[in-house]
Amino acid sequence: MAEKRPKILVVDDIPSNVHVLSRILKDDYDIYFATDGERALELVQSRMPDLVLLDIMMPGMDGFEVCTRIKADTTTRDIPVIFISAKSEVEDETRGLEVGAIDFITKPISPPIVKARVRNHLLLKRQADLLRSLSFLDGLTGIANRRQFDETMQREWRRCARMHAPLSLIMLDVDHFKAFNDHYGHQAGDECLRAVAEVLAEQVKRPSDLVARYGGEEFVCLLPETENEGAILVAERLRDAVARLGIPHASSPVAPHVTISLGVATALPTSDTSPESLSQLADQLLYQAKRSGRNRAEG
Ligand code: GH3
Ligand code: MG
Ligand code: MG
Ligand code: MG
Repeated sequence: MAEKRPKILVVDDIPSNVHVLSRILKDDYDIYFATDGERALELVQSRMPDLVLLDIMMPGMDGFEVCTRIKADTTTRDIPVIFISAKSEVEDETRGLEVGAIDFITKPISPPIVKARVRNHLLLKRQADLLRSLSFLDGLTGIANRRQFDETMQREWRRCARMHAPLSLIMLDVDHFKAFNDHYGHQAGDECLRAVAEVLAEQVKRPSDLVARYGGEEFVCLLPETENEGAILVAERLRDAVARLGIPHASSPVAPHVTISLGVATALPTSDTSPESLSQLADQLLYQAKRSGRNRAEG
């Protein structure tokens, strides 16, 4: 797959400076530009550049303020900012680094040095992005992990509270999975978990939905803006899809193939409550599904 070209935002109130930087970088990167701080912040939000080259002295909002704002916003704070400025006093450079810039280049610029520093910082940014995305994925199945689930749950709880929308949670667990491991071996157990994760992810399609491995042979499915009836339908679909995988499970007293049990809970989030009660309820309902025979959803 071809790598996407990195996006660079060039900010300078003097158009000829913008022009010079664009000329140096445009062969390797997609360039956006702004000639004032307000426009720069708009473009940071709308384009999510991979790096910002930022002038300090500009009429209106200066570069220090622009950088401070980029770093104060959790959605943009990881974008590296490099100051490019005619200001070359120790205090200016120190302040630039203190407000969160990763580097400071003084004008007049040397094109090869600008190119090299930009390339290095983009490389570091890409590595940091990769590590961050890996830290949110489950190593065995490749779907979201518990950490991503916890973060998404907090965010969706607040979002649904603002929208006065319901939030549903399905907790599910593979039936008699210890017996499966004992019978077929741990490696086959791992394969089974991968297959279950894949089919769950296939079945849950709305962009705001999230399927995650909660731990061991337990998975969760978060369904924002979904009423309990809708979530139960999804749960039945998941139960059916896993059964239809037809993974043999000779030592299961439930069925000759792998099955899951599910608990389906729904809450109307509010700003002064937290999502723990929703998880607890889903867990209780899952336990109930287990007790009443497994291979079923309780809602
Ligand atoms: P129940 O129907 O009540 O859920 O019974 P169970 O046997 O599935 O439940 P139990 O909690 O007793 O056993 C869960 C098993 O899941 C035990 C553990 O070895 C296995 N397991 C957890 N994580 C993994 C994994 O990553 N790979 C494999 N192969 N097995 C795992
Ligand atoms: Mg200027
Ligand atoms: Mg189990
Ligand atoms: Mg379990």
